[in-house]
Amino acid sequence: MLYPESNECRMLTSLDGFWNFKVEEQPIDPAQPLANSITMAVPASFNDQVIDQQIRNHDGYFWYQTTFNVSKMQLAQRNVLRFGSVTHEATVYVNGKQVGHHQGGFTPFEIELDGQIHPGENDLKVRVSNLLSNKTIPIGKLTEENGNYHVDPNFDFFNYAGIHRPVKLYTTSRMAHIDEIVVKYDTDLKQTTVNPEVRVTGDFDQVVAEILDEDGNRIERVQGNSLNEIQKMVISDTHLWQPMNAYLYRLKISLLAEGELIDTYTQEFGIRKVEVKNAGIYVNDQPVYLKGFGRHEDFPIIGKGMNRAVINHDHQTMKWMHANAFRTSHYPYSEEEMQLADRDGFLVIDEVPAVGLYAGFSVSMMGQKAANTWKIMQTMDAHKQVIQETITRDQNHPSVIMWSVANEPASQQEGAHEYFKEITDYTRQLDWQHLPLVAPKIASATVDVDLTGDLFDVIALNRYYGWYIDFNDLAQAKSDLMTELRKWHQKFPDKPILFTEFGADTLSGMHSINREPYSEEYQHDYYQMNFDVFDQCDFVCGELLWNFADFATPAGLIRVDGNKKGIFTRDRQPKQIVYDLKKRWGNK
Ligand code: GCB
Repeated sequence: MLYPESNECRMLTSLDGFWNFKVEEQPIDPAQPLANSITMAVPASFNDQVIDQQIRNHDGYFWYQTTFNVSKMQLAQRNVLRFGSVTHEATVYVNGKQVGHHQGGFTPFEIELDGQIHPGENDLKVRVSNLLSNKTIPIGKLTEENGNYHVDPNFDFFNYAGIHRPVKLYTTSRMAHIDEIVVKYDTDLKQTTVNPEVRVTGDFDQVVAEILDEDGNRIERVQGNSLNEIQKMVISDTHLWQPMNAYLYRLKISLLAEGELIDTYTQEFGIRKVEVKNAGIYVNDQPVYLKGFGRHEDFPIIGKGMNRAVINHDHQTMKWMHANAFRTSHYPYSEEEMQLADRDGFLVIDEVPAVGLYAGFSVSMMGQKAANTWKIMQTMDAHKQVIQETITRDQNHPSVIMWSVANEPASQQEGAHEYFKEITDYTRQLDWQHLPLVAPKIASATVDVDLTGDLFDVIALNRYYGWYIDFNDLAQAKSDLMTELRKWHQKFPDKPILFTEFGADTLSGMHSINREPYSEEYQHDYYQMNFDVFDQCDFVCGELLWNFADFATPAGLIRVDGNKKGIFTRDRQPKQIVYDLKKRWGNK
């Protein structure tokens, strides 16, 4: 699915703005006006826009409503309604009739409106659900009593919901339109051959493909009568996309009929090679050390809503700290953010929303009972769907260097290998680039009990020695961390080890002369201890801290106003550790 653009053949209208909103308490007729609604900004989570605890914490269904105008001229074209994401499930009604449905809160979907709209004002309603269960991705515990739902998320972030990303209406020609462009290429890092895979609906008699460089100069052009003929486009002196030094080409596809242009689309792409070998990660034949963060889409008031200023500020901050990487924990981030990552040159581990694949999950996982996750979860179909949608959406982004197919699954429990064999086979078969696969491992999946290490290219570890384990005992933590690391390396000597999480809750402004946990001093000592260990192990290929910023969680005994493992506060003010990290990464 293409990111919508306006051009000589396509019109684009934004439907973002103030919509009407209502919690579903009784069945609602989509053909009737939405009575007693309140105002809700789109895109954003609904939860923190309202001063109403019941709405904020409601589990179940919600209605959004707006209107949009269409001109007679626009109706001569094919009209498509597109949502960047609706979390977690959307049923869409236009002028009272159901026109589409999508399950999954972090990927785009679109609906053709042919025959559904008329000139003038049209009514648009979306019935949204924030329900999660052991069949959905991500996973929650769902209970229902007399039509009242309750969801306990199987993860450590607030279950924000709503229309989180932009809503757009765009047009294409009715005769033929481009549905998808996958910029496949082969490169020896000097010469590159581009073999685009283009999907078109409808009839045309000529297709033209052009490659433009960053200055807009055309460097290659091929044309033919069918899509098979726009192959083997050669870039003889390739300007590579490099980490933190991006270079983006554009591929422009145009369809013609009887000499007239009927559709065109321009797709950005970058050329780079990613490999895992010799216990390292290589980009363009150079080893890279990942420095950066696990993050969240999370900001006061807007929750998980896409906001370009917040995205840009976070990217500027990461660059200022000499970070070069982040993981989209724990779901694919907005398309707008991925486009900026391409331009900024970040190395991105693109994670699907498969978080919570652990029966009996609790935040600290302390005292957790042995459960049989792989008998309880019925997520295979939903899991494959999010992988397919994430790869389809993100495969043209040069910033994406790895797919993360799950966060902290119960990979030590019987059945894990079978489950992930199916998931990794499926992912590898979809991904023409053969990017490395990871699934960050939970602390209880130690090297002695983990069952899935052989299935992944990189051993990704979420480790909290000195916090959830060996709390307030950094000497013991250091020794335990070193022991576990050495064992992983012994078991998989050719696989690099990547720290996808490590961190300690820290209250901004809390100081302790005795360097107690939760103080900025303890956060400093905690990170120093981890770095001492990593720096002794050349098979460690990166450090992604948990977390870039404090973030909202459900209320909990060890969650005072959310998760405080940020090195920035939720509103992006630095904790003391930021300056040490900036220095370390500047030198590394
Ligand atoms: C983890 C999870 C992450 C949590 C973090 C924590 O292992 O992957 O979602 O927020 O621990 O702070 O407990």
